[in-house]
Amino acid sequence: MERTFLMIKPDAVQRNLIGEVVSRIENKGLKLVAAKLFQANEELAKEHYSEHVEKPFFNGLVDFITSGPVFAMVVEGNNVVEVTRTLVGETNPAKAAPGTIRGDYGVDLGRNIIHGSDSNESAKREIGLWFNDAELNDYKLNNEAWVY
Ligand code: RTP
Ligand code: MG
Repeated sequence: MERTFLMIKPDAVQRNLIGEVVSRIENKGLKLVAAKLFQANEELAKEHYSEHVEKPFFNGLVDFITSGPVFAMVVEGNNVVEVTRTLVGETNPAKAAPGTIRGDYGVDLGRNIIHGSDSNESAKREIGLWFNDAELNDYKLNNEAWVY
């Protein structure tokens, strides 16, 4: 089963939106494999966004991501990278469709609520950066006794 890395960014943590965002992921039918409230240091933030190192917004992005705790998650499901990118919406919240996380909760490009891996390759790399193997929970959802 495919996995992806999602991270609720410091803006949404400060706004007490963790529950709202996690609810959307759960309601979609995806499975949480790992989650933690976590303060990233500069080294981790730079490595996470290393593909953007040459961009003019890189330093500001690293400052923002390290400005407070993030809520990091690993989520599992069929085609989960594409499904979660659709759920998250376009990079710029001003253009993101209503109904998407960024479209419903964000306004500014620099503060766009959540990160989601953009490919299976990125997902593997990012899961390895943010979590160790012991934090990844292999379990079966066995909810037939509670859901009808
Ligand atoms: P993310 O990696 O955070 O999930 O966002 P994304 O794939 O939708 O967008 P990406 O191109 O990877 O950009 C990473 C983050 O950099 C900030 N950004 N600022 N000032 C700018 O022009 C600019 N462009 C991008 C955004 O916060 C974006 O999420
Ligand atoms: Mg990206």
